[in-house]
Amino acid sequence: MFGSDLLPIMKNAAVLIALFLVAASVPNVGASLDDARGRPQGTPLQEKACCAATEKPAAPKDACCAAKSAPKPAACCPATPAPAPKACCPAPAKTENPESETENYTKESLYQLEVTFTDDTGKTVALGDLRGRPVVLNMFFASCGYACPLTVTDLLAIQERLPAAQRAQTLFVLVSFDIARDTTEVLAKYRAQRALDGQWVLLRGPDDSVRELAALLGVKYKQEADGMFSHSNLVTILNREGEIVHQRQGLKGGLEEAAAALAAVK
Ligand SMILES: [Cu+2]
Repeated sequence: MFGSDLLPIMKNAAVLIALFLVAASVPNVGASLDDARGRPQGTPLQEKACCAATEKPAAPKDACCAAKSAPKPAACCPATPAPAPKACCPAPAKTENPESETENYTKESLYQLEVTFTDDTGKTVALGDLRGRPVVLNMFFASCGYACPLTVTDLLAIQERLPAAQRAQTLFVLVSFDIARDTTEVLAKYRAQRALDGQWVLLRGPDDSVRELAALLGVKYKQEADGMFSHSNLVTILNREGEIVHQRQGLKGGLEEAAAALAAVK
């Protein structure tokens, strides 16, 4: 706990020192940026107020916040959201935010894709919301008469053979590419028909979200004249970071391998 509390402080301190060095070497940068933004004269007062609170108003203006606020960055300039003084504490506001740390996805993470879907209860689900769990991901459409039902049956079999602890962690995610017919209600009905428990997430897109995800997974689909879809049969297993660790292709076999790949997700 203490270790993780100290880390952001140390990072902030490093950022502040870096900012201080930049400000010291290019003293006019702040002023010219202000001019470019047409900041009214006089707003630098905020800067003074910030520095005054940390005593010694005589300190050089660019150096002031960097030097004073390192141990306690939040205390300096907390309430200057609009035209904050340039050289004085602009960056720490960003690095202080723990959210920005958690959204540092790995280079291979699918969760970098900023797309959102709607689940079968109408709730918005961003792809990144799946982070932290092993995920079995399959694209499908609810009225499919052959391949998709078989795949769901296979996924249920995989779910059943997982040890209890892992079963409680793993999410089974079905994303429909039938954006016209697979409404929230249709997905909810599908859940009931197939007796899919709370570990299952049923999603429908906006069209671009579905297409982008399919492209990333390597899933191809195409609506035929009769309204049905021809599509790849590709089950993807993601680790907790959203990286692809396994793909099962086709409709036959591969259950053991998929289950083993899931088991290997720590
Ligand atoms: Cu299908």
